[in-house]
Amino acid sequence: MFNVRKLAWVGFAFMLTGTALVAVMIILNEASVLYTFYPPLAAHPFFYVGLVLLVLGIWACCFGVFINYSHWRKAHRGQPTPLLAFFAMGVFVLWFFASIGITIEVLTLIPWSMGLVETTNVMVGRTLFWWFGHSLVNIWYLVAASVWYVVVPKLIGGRHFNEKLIKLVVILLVILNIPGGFHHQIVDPGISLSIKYLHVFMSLAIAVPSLMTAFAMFAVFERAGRRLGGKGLLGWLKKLPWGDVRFLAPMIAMIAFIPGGAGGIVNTSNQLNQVIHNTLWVVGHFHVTVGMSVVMTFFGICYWLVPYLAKRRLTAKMNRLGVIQTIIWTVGMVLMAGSQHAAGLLGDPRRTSFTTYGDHSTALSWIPYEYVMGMGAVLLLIGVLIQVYAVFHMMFFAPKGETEFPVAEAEDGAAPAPMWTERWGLWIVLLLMVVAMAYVVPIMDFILNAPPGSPPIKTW
Ligand code: HEM
Ligand SMILES: [Cu+2]
Repeated sequence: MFNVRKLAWVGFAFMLTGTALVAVMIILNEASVLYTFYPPLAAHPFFYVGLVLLVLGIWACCFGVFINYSHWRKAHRGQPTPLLAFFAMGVFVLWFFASIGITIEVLTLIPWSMGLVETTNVMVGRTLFWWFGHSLVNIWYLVAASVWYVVVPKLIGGRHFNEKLIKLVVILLVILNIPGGFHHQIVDPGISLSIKYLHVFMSLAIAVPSLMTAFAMFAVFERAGRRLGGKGLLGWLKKLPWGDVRFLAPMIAMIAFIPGGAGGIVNTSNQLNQVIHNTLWVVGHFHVTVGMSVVMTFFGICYWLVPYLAKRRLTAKMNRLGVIQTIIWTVGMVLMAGSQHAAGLLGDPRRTSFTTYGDHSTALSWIPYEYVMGMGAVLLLIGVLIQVYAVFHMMFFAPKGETEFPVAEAEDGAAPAPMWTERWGLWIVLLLMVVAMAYVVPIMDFILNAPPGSPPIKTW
């Protein structure tokens, strides 16, 4: 039998080397292209080589998961896949198809950054970048959602929501995701209005599985709270274990997805995007979504996963520190992301160093918000330091003991998900059809009616 564990280690080695190479190029100031590393901004060729290694590592892990899944299916015919494994399939299918866009982009940028070709097609580069970049944020989101659906119910003494709905949410997120990339290009030139309209529509479709998640999770909370004796309209809320960091952190993360998702709908609406694009609003949006919804969930995971891996246990003292850390992080994010949203609405540009534009009154109106942003950032730094301390402590110094890997069970008598949900071949065909619908026409248009290409540009 093929050794999947070895393949995963190979993947890990590739990703580690790739990340190190990318980090070194950034630290040497040879890659001043930021997270959105599309052309015409250019980095050192080794930056792109590091990214290629990273993608190879991701592919090794993808194939490991696919092989494991098919072995499991063969050995358990007629049985639905366990929920966490189903989420893993969704995440890695999305990883694989998302990374195709970035691979093509990076391979074309290597000769360009080496000076072997003079120019590159900027629109194709940006489009391939967002094909990947947008899917990436949803890969993080899907991982966080797997914990919301499968782990959090167990932590509160409840059961997970209907398995069919959960699997349907995963399938929809995988199929509908990649075209969302275009909502980052709403103000880009060279894309016809009808294509942009199609994309606004496709991108709003992703809100459907997100709303299904909100409904399902609140139903799980209410059921668990009522089972614990919560009465009246909202009495069940009080019964939830608010003092348990393993619950508190992902719960605040979920609540943050309400403004995060609402902000996303603003961003993805054509007219509203004209107001907020390239302002600090977008930076605020991704701090609420990534910094709160995703990262806080990952923080919460640490408080049971690290002791589980290290064969130790979470002490009451460490739990208390975790709660304090969660509160510091929440206040920091609310201050920082809140003021970024407000300053962005007043026109404060992102990716720009401080200036008052000759003491222009508009620019001066941003300054109070920038102070609050700084205060939030200080709290976030403290939060991160506590988190690093907590992980080290739980890994090496916490008392020895057993920690459970919490996985919720279905409600008594609940029907398992129907077997059609396992038809990954079909979901992939649908994914490819949606990608083709979204990308074939605009990319052909960018290539056939290509504007003059751009040479590599370094801003600093
Ligand atoms: C309801 C779902 C969401 C929608 C409709 C949405 C929509 C958008 C749009 C349209 C933009 C581009 C704004 C612009 O530059 O003009 C954007 C930016 C961004 N979003 Fe979201 N978003 C959603 C959720 C999320 C989530 C869950 C994450 C992360 C986990 C996320 C991470 C980001 C990031 C990192 C950026 C900034 C990318 C950059 O540097 O330009 N978003 N979002
Ligand atoms: Cu996006």
